[in-house]
Amino acid sequence: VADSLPLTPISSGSPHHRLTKVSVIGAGKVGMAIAQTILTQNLADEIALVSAHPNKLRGEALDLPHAAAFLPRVHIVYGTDAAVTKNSDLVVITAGARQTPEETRLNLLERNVALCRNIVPPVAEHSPDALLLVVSNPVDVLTYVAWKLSGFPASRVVGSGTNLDASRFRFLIAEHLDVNAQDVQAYMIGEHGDSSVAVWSSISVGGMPAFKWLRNSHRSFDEAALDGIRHAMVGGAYEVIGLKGYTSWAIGYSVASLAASLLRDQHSVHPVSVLAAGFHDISEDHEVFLSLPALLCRRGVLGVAEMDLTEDEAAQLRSSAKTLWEKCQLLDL
Ligand code: 6V0
Repeated sequence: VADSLPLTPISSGSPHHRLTKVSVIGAGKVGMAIAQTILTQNLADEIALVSAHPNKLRGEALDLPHAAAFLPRVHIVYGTDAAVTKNSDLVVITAGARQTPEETRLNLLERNVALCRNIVPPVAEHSPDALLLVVSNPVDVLTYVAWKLSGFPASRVVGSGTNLDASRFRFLIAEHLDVNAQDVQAYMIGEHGDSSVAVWSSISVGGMPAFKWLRNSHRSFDEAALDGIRHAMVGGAYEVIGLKGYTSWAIGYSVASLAASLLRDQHSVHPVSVLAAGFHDISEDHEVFLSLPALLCRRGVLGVAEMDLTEDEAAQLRSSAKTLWEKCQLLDL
């Protein structure tokens, strides 16, 4: 223990201030981007890092506190064992193999389900009241796996889902219209990845339906521009992975925004992977997780907004649900 400053103690009514603890499982590119964004945004009092590579983990855990003079005061603990996550409020799971440039997210399934079997049960045991936020891919299937393996209620298990896809969508629309992406409301729902559904019918800018806004300003979305946006949405992640080998910054901010909504009880709506059985005519028997606009608060998912989808959008969503359901059926959980 370090020397103490010569302070005169002042008696406080309540000596046990409840600290907020976030654990990040997997200290790779994504885990560290999330940890450092949570750190800089002052969302946690303690961050626990868990990873399978002890030297790299120690390096990361030593590097971050060297910036302590420029950051909020946060206690960082680390280890290869889930015991360091004890009493977490939020556990973010990023451990896992990542996509290679030729690989789809669903190809990662077998490798990452095996990892979840090692990670989720001890994490749930050490923090039985935590919220679980799954980021590892394929995120929708792994969120289902984490739900099953943790035994937690579905309201406390979410996947980062299409929160990132929706941010890409909002960015592309914002670039096209030359406005701030924060003023663009646009949703992507369904599977995070190749079959995600862009809800074109719901886009609004500054509270005005986008297509009406364009008409009013005597501009139009030409077909080539729409195709460009569709193309960039589907290929965006693959392009980044092809160029730099992984994605990190955007997922870091995306997950920190979810952590903020959850830990700070923001009651914000995010498209995240939730138990979707019964919504938009997805069968009640299909225990499938996919992204829908969900109201997030300190207790987890408070509810899901049923969007007014076109017939085409609803059909795409059901098709995503079917694909994911079939994948989940192959797993022996
Ligand atoms: P990475 O840089 O290879 O890091 C993976 C980390 O997992 C490493 O630090 C390993 O030590 C750690 N790890 C492996 N096994 C274990 C274990 N049993 N216990 C604890 N830690 C372990 O990969 P990267 O960080 O780039 O990606 C991580 C995952 O995030 C991959 O599955 C990606 O596909 C996924 N992503 C998900 C996104 C989303 O939007 N949901 C976005 C980007 C990446």
